[in-house]
Amino acid sequence: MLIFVLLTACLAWSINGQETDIVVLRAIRGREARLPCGQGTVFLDGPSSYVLWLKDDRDFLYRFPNEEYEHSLMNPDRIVETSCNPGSCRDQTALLVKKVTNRDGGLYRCRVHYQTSPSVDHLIELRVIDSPGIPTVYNDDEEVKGVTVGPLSVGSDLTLSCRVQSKDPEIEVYWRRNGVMMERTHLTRTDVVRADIHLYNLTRSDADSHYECLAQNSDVSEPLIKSIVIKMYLAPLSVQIRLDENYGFEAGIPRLVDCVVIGCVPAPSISWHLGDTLLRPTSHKEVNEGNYTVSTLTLSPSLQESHYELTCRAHNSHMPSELFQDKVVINVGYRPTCQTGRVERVGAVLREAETVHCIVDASPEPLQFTWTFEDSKTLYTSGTRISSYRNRYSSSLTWLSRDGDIGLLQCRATNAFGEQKNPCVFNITAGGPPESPECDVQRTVPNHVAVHCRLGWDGGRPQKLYFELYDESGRLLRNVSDVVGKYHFKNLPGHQNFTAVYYAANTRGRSQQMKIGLKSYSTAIAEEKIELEMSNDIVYKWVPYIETLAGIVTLSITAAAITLGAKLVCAKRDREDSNPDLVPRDANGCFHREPDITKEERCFESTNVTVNQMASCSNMSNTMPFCSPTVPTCRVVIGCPHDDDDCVTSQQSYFV
Ligand SMILES: *[C@@H]1O[C@H](CO)[C@@H](O)[C@H](O)[C@H]1NC(C)=O
Ligand SMILES: *[C@@H]1O[C@H](CO)[C@@H](O)[C@H](O)[C@H]1NC(C)=O
Ligand SMILES: *[C@@H]1O[C@H](CO)[C@@H](O)[C@H](O)[C@H]1NC(C)=O
Ligand SMILES: *[C@@H]1O[C@H](CO)[C@@H](O)[C@H](O)[C@H]1NC(C)=O
Ligand SMILES: *[C@@H]1O[C@H](CO)[C@@H](O)[C@H](O)[C@H]1NC(C)=O
Ligand SMILES: *[C@@H]1O[C@H](CO)[C@@H](O)[C@H](O)[C@H]1NC(C)=O
Ligand SMILES: CC(=O)N[C@H]1CO[C@H](CO)[C@@H](O)[C@@H]1O
Repeated sequence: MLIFVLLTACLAWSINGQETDIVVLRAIRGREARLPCGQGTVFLDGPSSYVLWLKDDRDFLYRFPNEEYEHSLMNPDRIVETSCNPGSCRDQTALLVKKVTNRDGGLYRCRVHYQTSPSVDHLIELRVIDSPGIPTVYNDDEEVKGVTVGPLSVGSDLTLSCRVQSKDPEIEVYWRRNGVMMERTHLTRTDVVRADIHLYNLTRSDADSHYECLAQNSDVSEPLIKSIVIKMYLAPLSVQIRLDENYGFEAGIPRLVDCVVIGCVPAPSISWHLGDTLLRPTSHKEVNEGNYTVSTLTLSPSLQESHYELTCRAHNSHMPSELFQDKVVINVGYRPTCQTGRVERVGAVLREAETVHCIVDASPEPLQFTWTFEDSKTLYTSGTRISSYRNRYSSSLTWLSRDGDIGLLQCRATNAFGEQKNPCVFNITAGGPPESPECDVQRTVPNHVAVHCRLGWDGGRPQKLYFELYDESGRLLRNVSDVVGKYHFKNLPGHQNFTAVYYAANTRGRSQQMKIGLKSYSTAIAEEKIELEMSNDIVYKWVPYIETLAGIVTLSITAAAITLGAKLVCAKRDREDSNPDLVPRDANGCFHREPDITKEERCFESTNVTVNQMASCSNMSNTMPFCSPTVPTCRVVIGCPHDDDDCVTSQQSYFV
């Protein structure tokens, strides 16, 4: 208290002792005012220098530095104006009047106590004036009530007029664009002050630009501001389908595709097309007030849709006639799959060349085939397309069997969509002659014999069934062989007992020979009768049932004979030159010539560099006059004598 009294006394003395120019400043009633000390250029020259503010040389108002300021210096965390920009930082020596009232008018004294030089006074006379009121903005004589103008189209013109009703001659009305002063037009007519801006040929850059009209009639109060933002209708800057440069779609596997439309106002509606088909997007997202619009599609195209155009279209409701779109061409495919799901058994014989064909379905074509042996040895081959199929490829591997080459051989193809998941598996087992066939031989009619054989494993080479029929005297009645094993012999002597002999054979040998005795029809009936009589003796009362059974048997035989007769007629129509006794049957009951596959369709090349190539060549020239047109994958040993060039393909294999 004592210090304050001393201070005031001291001040009173110094006021009396100096004369200073008085600066007149205006402040708007009801608003904040900031009184600068000496135009804000005060520099305190030491820790004990300070600034004092007094009103009407009576009231002590403010001192800088003060406790609050020093406190904030010691606790830098609590400094309020830390983020102020240089230049707009508040001058701490200024006097702040929060809300100016009429009583705030008067004389203000700012005294600067320097440490090393005499103190200096700055005098301000504050005049309280009326507010000009918030300016009104007109767009072609229509008042802009909100904060936006528009939306406007690109190329249009705009005139904005800012008006303030005031008689104050000091009033200034001006425009700022994005914070930069642009127009300070005064058009004072009676009691209206106005400033107009003319914007011609609006462009995209005018969208969302921020305009402010300011009305100012004071020196130490902030101007009154009306802000508006220009809104525009905008065509998209870009429409883009986002696929990360990967246009490959795995058939049947869904994949998310985004279409991003940038800078379209209003936010567009987005449609998708694949070829001519309209697709339904799975989600639609708008980000940043329509600046970014993202439409997401879950696409799961089919193989037929490969090379179709995927189109993303953005529709701006204000530009219905304009087309904004992005197009990409998609590739649809799938990774290779084995053509057969089962394990293929291969019969290998020591020192014989063996070939396996790995046949896969894939789109696009496989880049390579990887072969893995039981012992993890890996080999790579290329493939060729099987000409009669669209997406079928084959690669073959040939080797010379050695001891221990028994076990599983796996083949996997790889294409642009990846490696085959389930390999084609070859079970390499010891080969040899075929397994014994099982034949069902029946004499249904006295002079007919029906043969139905099931062939066993072929031992690694194509097999044929051989069937011979002898009579009681050992005379050869029929001698047939083919790959199917289904025969029907007619016109045989019905009263004779026969013997059937059959076996299967391939180039490696023949299976065990099987022999069946076929009793003559009469013998069979006689034997049946004896049996019946024997059972009659034992169980007399069963006779009526057995007689009924015999009747049924006879009926069945008759029915069978009629059926066979019909089939014979059919067979004769189809095949004139065939042996009338030989009628192999197939599913539709008519004769169909089975493909002749007795020739080995194999080409040999060894994958073991130590192989005797001449040996495989000689085998090849024996067995290679013909190559199946459906599997043109034979690999040819370079330099081998060879007269059929169709099989010379570019296929190669490599050791790894
Ligand atoms: C409007 O501006 C665009 C580019 O900014 C220009 O190409 C066009 O000629 C202008 N139109 C007029 C009428 O000035
Ligand atoms: C909209 O996106 C464009 C392009 O990325 C950008 O230049 C512009 O500033 C964005 N506008 C808004 C309002 O975010
Ligand atoms: C391979 O064939 C042999 C002989 O038929 C058989 O015992 C074996 O189980 C087969 N292996 C596989 C994996 O199929
Ligand atoms: C049956 O015909 C085959 C030729 O098809 C012949 O090799 C075989 O010796 C013949 N069998 C008899 C017993 O004549
Ligand atoms: C057929 O063989 C049986 C013995 O199994 C014999 O009793 C019968 O006389 C033979 N039939 C003919 C026609 O030789
Ligand atoms: C090829 O086979 C021979 C013996 O059959 C063997 O000694 C040699 O290591 C094999 N070469 C390769 C590369 O496997
Ligand atoms: C090298 C080779 O594969 N040789 C075979 C040629 O064919 C005969 C039978 O036709 C085999 O016995 C050889 O081992």
